[in-house]
Amino acid sequence: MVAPALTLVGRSSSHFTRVTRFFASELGVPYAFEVVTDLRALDDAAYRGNPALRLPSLIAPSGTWYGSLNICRELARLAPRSLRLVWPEQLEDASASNLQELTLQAMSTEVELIMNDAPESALATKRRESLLGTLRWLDANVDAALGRLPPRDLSYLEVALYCLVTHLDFRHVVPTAPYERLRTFVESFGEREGARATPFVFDR
Ligand SMILES: N[C@@H](CCC(=O)N[C@@H](CS)C(=O)NCC(=O)O)C(=O)O
Repeated sequence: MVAPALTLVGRSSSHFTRVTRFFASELGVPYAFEVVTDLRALDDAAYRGNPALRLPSLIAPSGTWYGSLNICRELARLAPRSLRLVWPEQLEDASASNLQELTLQAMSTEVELIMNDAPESALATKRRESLLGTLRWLDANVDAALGRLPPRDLSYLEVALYCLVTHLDFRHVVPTAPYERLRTFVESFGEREGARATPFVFDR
């Protein structure tokens, strides 16, 4: 099956965008890439209609899909390669489910910290504590939780976790060196085709 024309709308420096590009790479789905130039734009047209003023979006023959999970699912439906994929709803034990929840929450908290105009505010202080506490939890639980995942070629959880930790380094949000088990995971997962094909860079 030849993939139809797809346009991914995002930024090469965005961790949520990278999740989708990682999936596209491993699933063998080609796409055009459209850069959102101004993350502070207030017009939803800048985000291809996403009223939440967020990226990424995928423009596909089936419609426009907002958000990384929706996009990854649509890429999987269109993919020429059939991979064993693990989605969030397939996680049945508390440790893997919490790893999923806390990874996505940390990604959103990181976005808030980067976008925040008042880094010394009480809210920003709380968000940094939230991120640090979450990273400690992720580091303490990553090995056991990933060990509970079903047999797979790729999981949304692992791709998101990889994009979170590498993005913390890329944007220098907090040091990740103290989190040894997360570092070990990232080094090993970084060998994958999807990781190598999608390095973070700032779009011009
Ligand atoms: N739930 C969305 C979150 C997307 C998101 O927060 N994207 C960031 C860029 S990585 C964004 O659009 N930030 C702009 C803002 O926060 O105003 C997803 O999974 O894609």
